[in-house]
This record gives sequence, structure tokens and C-alpha cells, in this order.
Amino acid sequence: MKRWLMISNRLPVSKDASTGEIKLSSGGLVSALGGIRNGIPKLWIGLEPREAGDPSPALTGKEGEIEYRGVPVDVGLYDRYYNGISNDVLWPLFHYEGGLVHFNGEDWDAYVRVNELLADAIAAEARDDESVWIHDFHLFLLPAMLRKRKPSLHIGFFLHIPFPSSEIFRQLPVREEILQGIMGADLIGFHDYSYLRHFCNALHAVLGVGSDMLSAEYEGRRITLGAFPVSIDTKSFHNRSREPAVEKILRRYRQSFRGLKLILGIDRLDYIKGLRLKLQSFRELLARNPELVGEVQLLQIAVPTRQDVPVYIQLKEEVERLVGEINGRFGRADYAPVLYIYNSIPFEELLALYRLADCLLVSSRRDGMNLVALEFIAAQSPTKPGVVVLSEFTGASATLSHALTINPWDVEKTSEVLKKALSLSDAERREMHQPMLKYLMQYDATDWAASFMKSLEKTRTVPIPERLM
Ligand code: GDG
Repeated sequence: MKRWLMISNRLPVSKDASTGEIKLSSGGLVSALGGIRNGIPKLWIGLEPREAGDPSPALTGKEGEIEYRGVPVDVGLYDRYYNGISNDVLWPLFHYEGGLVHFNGEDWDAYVRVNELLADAIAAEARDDESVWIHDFHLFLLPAMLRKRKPSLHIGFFLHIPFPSSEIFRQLPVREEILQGIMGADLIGFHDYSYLRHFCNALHAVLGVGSDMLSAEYEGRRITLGAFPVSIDTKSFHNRSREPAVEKILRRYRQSFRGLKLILGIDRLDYIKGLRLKLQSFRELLARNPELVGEVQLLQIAVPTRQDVPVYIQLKEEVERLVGEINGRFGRADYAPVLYIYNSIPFEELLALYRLADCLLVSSRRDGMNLVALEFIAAQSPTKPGVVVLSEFTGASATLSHALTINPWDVEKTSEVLKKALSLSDAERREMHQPMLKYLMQYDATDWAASFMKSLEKTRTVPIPERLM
């Protein structure tokens, strides 16, 4: 059986510096790829930043079906590639936050070098004709670099974040390089057709390359394009959220949240997640509906991220000021409207909260997919499921057809949708939940990966006959 090589910025595991213990990392990519169970041997290659002179061997091992192998990279170089370009240029720009972009040529050189480092490591590891699946915006240059080193490989590239409007993308000083890098792939995939459309527009505007949303011709090759919305390991989420450990936590929570309707938010504390807008909508809900004061609570888990970066520090301050303001204005001695936790929580507690909540509120300003919405649906009880209120600026809103969608910038309207969500009957909740659960059961992370890889096997870049060029 042919092996799949999966490549991402980091490995799905990390080693605790003090104890040496290997731990599975959290985050969307690990959650999606870790959920693939199909018996095909997989090797996951990712970067392993380390101090100069660190003699320890690269991290290797196996986690479920996936074997993994680290590629050591100097921490200083990694920092420029990861923080300098990936997080300070590509992340904000691809999420429409052009004002937060800080481009610098030395960081870009590091981005190029790190992509080259991975290309060398993969070329040395991969056997002829194997399929290589490259993930995300950290590795935009890798497809072309790998093709140059090993043209026999089948190279797929999948973008986990949105591809922005070409009008935004064109701002990038390295726009040609990035598109040329991606176009080294045989198959290029996005979560959603709108992202694909933006990509095609950018190809045309920047490289003058035409495409029909299905394929594009470039340097004598035909490259396949497609939308492959990511999914989750639905059955596992569904079953694990009913395990005794989760039930036990849930009983405790039901006791402490007795008599309250619960709106749940689970987000990294990132500007793309729209936490300020979320809090403003919740404030509006209470201001317009005094009868809900004392009845409804927003429980927001804000997972720390990039804690030493000024824009994230400022975001945290503003979010916490708003939490304080809402609690000060609407709180009572025995009631805090917003319960705010600046920390990540253990997986069992996350599942118990999914089951406890009446409503999940996702207010992302932009979000490639948003797996939390999918996980929430998988965890619900079929008799009295919670309702998903979902920003239309997430990839998930295109697939979760029965969620209540919001424009998070429209704070008043969002508060009305929240009120509606909290007042739905059990029958109405079921009517919304059932088709979405069915969809996720029929199309899970394994199907997502299989559909991408099947397309990749089929596409083996067809050279375009000369008479058509
Ligand atoms: C990128 C794109 C796209 C969160 N808090 C806790 C926790 N989590 C887990 C969730 C979920 C994951 O983290 C977050 O998933 P997202 O989809 O929101 O996103 P990103 O990490 O930003 O990933 C995103 C994704 O790629 C996949 O393509 O959907 O749009 O940005 O799995 O459950 N897990 C635990 N405790 C927490 O406190 N245990």
C-alpha cells in the first residue's frame, strides 16, 4: 500500500522540555488529520525548532495510524519564518486585517530558507511516485520547491485559512512568489468555493493565469483545483462525549449552572475570532431584554495565544474590559452574566461544556472553517440539542446549512438571533440539528482526507498536449 506523506509546520506531537514526555498537540489541523482512520500508512513530517548545538536526535514515533518525524531547524531562523512572515504577514492579510501586516525582507529570506529545508528533507525521504500532502500557509513555497527536486511526486496543497479577495492579496510584496510556490502542486484545495474563486482571481490578476475553478494551466501542466471542506472524527466526538468521565463532569456542571440558559464560546484569543463583537452582542441582548438578566449566561473560554505580541495583549485587555463592564452593569450578587476563562481546558471538560450549552456562539470576523462548530454538533444529545449561532464569515457556514447564521458586525441583529436561539422549542432544535449531524456522520475527517487524496492520485499532473498550448 502506498504511503501518504503529510507535511505541516509542526508535528502533531511535542516534547515537554522538562519531563521529556511526548504530548499530542491541540488545534484544528491536528484534530482534523488525527481523525483520519483508513489503514493507509502515513508519515507526518514537521519542523522541530531547537537551539544551536542541541545534539538530541529528531523526534520520531507513532501516534495511532500516523508515524511522525521532526526536521530540526534553528530557533532564530524558525522565529523569523513563523512569527515574522507566517503570523505577522500571512495570517493577518489572509484574514482581511491588512493594517496588521508587518513585512520585512530578512524575515522573508528566512521563510524561503525554511521551506527549502523541508523540501530537502522530504525529497530525501520520499520514494518516487508517492503522494505528498502539504498543509497550510506556512508552506506556500514548498510545492514548487519539491517539484523541482523530485518531479515524480504527486503533490497536493491544502489551505486551512481563507484565501482572501484578490484585492487584498495583491497588497503582498511577495504575491508572485507565493502563487508560483503553490502552483508547483498537482492539486490545490480550499475549504470553500469562495476561497477558490478568490484564488483564481488572484492567479489572473497577479500571474495572468486563466482558470475555470476546476483547473488551471501553468508552465505546461494542468493543475486541478477544488473545494474540500474539512471535517472531524464525528463518531469519536459523539461517543467520547458520552463516556462516564464526561457524564460525571456534566452532572457537576448541571448542578452549578442550574436555572441558567448557557451560551458557550470556545475560541483562541485571536483577533480573527471576533470576541469583542461577541461580547458587544451579548451586552446588547441583555440591554434589550431585561427579563433575560439573571436567566442567561455567556461562558467564554479564551485560549491564550501569542501572549507576548502587542496586538494580542491589547485584544486581551479590551476583551477583559468588556467582560468587566458587562458583569458590572448586569451582574448581581448571585449572578455573573459572563463567565470568562483565559486558559485552555481539558478535553473531557470541553465535551461536557458542548453538551451542557443551549447555544454555541461563533462570531469570527474571518475563519477558514471553525471546527468548534462541527464538534459542538457531534456532541449534542439528539433529543434536546443545542443551537449553533454561526458567523457567515466562517467556512463552516457554507456546510452547516441549518445553523443560525449571523453577520457578527451587526451587533443588534446578532442579539436578536441569540434571543431566537434561546427560545426555540426542542422540536425546532432537533429539526436544525439532525441534518447537520447526519452530514457530519456521512462526511467525516477520513472522508475529507480520502476525497482529497483520491483527487490527488487521479490528477497526477497531466502535461498539456503541445497543440493546445
Ligand atoms: C485552522 C483554521 C480551520 C480549542 N480550545 C480548546 C480546545 N480547542 C480545540 C477545538 C478545535 C481546535 O482547538 C480549534 O479549531 P479551529 O477550527 O477553531 O481552529 P484553528 O486552530 O485556528 O485552525 C480554522 C482549521 O485550521 C482546520 O482546517 O477550521 O479555520 O484557522 O479542535 O476543539 N481543545 C481543548 N481545550 C481547549 O480549551 N482540549
